[in-house]
Amino acid sequence: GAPGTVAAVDLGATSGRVIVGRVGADTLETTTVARFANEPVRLPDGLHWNLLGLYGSVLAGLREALRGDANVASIGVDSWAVDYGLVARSRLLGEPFHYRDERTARGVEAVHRTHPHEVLFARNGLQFLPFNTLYQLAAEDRDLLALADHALLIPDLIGFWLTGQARTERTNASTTGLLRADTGEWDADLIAALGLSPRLLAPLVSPGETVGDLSAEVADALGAQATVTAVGSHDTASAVVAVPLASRDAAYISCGTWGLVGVEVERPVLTETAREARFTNEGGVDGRIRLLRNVMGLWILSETVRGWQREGEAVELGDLLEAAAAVRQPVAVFDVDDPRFLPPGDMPARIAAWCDEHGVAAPRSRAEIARSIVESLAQAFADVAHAAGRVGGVDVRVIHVVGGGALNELLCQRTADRAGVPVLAGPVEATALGNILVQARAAGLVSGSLEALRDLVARTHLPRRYEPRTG
Ligand code: LRH
Repeated sequence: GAPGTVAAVDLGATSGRVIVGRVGADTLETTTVARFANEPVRLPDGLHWNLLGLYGSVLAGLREALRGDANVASIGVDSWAVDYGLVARSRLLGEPFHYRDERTARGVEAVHRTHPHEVLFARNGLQFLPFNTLYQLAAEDRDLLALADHALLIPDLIGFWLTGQARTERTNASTTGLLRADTGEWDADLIAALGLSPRLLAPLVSPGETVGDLSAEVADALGAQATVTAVGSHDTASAVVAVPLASRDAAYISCGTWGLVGVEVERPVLTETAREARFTNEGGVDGRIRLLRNVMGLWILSETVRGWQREGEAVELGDLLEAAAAVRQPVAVFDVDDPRFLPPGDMPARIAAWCDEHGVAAPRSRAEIARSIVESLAQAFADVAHAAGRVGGVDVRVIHVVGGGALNELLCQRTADRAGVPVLAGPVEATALGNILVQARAAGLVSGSLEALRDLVARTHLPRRYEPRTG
């Protein structure tokens, strides 16, 4: 049939977007109709989402999308994992916390007192990350939890406001720590053992299923009716849908704020080796498993640049990377996954402290600092891509880089060099494309398996190839 259109809402680390996708058997095109800020706000009690303002921007963007094309039949929402809002009826009980808020340390302690990581991993298959939803809930205000009907992950919360239907989309649910890796269902025993009410966790829905039609009020405000479709609402799950994997012998890196480095497998890998190598088994679209590790990602670089800009210095990322590429002397390769790099703050000072503690010379000039960050990321990406292959039984002969990091030539080249295999970079917009493709398939605009969807991506978005160099 003729191509049709769907709308993707993608809420990323610094901005949110509404993107209209036009999809058909040989067509995959996107138009960004709205872009708006998505900056966390520090309140006296910690770091929060600015969710009401954001929802207003989402509505305005959707109005734009629906006005521009009367045939937008479906809307899908994705964002980063783990964060949630507590709702009582439709009312939000306080602005949701941002996962980089340091309160989660309390939750980790409380949960691990009774459920150490080995015990949790056997059930939920997740890498230990201090911000996983179960730790956030353990640090939550008990009175608010008692009042709440549900704890809804952010995309689900937006879907709830749009439709009145409270659902939890499965790929994002898999990042809460409260879903069983083996069955893909809520872990009722763990939920009870942690003193949480099962009511908090709304019924599960899979990507491609309908969440609901826009409520009459919302449809009225937007000037059109549409259906909200569940997508891989975990942004990384959507990004992995749109990795143009040409063969099974490949790893992927979804590289934005985080570098999510892994392979796709059919079943969760719950071995001791996987746990010790800090791998996670997150739920993918069509029941696939994303066996990956969270690597700190471009966050360290962008937070470094933001720090310099806060000090009033004129720094532009493109110029900085050019200067970094021109650095000739070797620079320090530090452990990007050291937890000290997780919260916002002075990254160059933390890098210098890490280098001091490890007896290596800290990078000094801005160009050296940027180069050191890129080299350190590239080394982690290369190591983890090969480790993922070993743990997941995949012979990694090529590494796909998708997301904003695909634009970073130095990072792609150095990842290829350090991994000793080619890097295929792109698409940059993988998350939005994955969101769009799952909706398009549900709407009957395209059909087939994930492989067919990926083939459409490969035909319409040619990746850029970086050959590994030696020496
Ligand atoms: C990437 C991401 C990642 C999560 C983190 C919280 O945006 O969703 O997959 O671990 O944010």
